[in-house]
Amino acid sequence: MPRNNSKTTNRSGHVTGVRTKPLVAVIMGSKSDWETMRAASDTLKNFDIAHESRVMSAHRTPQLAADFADNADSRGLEVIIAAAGGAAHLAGVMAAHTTLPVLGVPMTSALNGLDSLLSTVQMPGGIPVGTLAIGKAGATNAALLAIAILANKRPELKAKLREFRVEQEKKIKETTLY
Ligand code: C2R
Repeated sequence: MPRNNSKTTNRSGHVTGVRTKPLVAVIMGSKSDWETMRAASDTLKNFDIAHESRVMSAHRTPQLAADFADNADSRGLEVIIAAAGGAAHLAGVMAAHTTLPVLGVPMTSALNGLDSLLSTVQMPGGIPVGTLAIGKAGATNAALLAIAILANKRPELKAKLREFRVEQEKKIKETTLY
């Protein structure tokens, strides 16, 4: 697919990047997860990673979720980030339908996200889901981990990731509390 420098918007109307061919998919079980998952999208945007953000559910739209994961590899996606809360089966179902790396982000829930965490992380041996922290930290780190995966074959991205760490360290060292 040709490079396209015009901004693209997804079905929810969110600007998703400056290329049409996404490398990372940020999938969430409900639009109510977006407030948290925006952190993943923003982090990917900061690294200029073409990505798409979409709502689909292993429970409520099972066929769509299965088809999405089945076709992800052939569409050129390299990493799937899947966020869900409560009985969080989305990341596991994604992982069952693709050999692409799937990063699961447990959403906060009626049980403070513990149910989401356990149902995302406790996969049976053979179908891995790389599970991040509950909530916004997990959303940010899922994006950073996706970038680290992409960076293995993209030296310029690895350099950006190192630069990010240096900046982060600098900011913390410069922090004053009064
Ligand atoms: P609503 O706010 O739409 O009622 O959703 C969503 O991720 C959300 O956190 C409540 C929660 O249900 C979750 N959900 C799942 C799945 N689909 C939706 N856990 C799934 O397929 O695992």
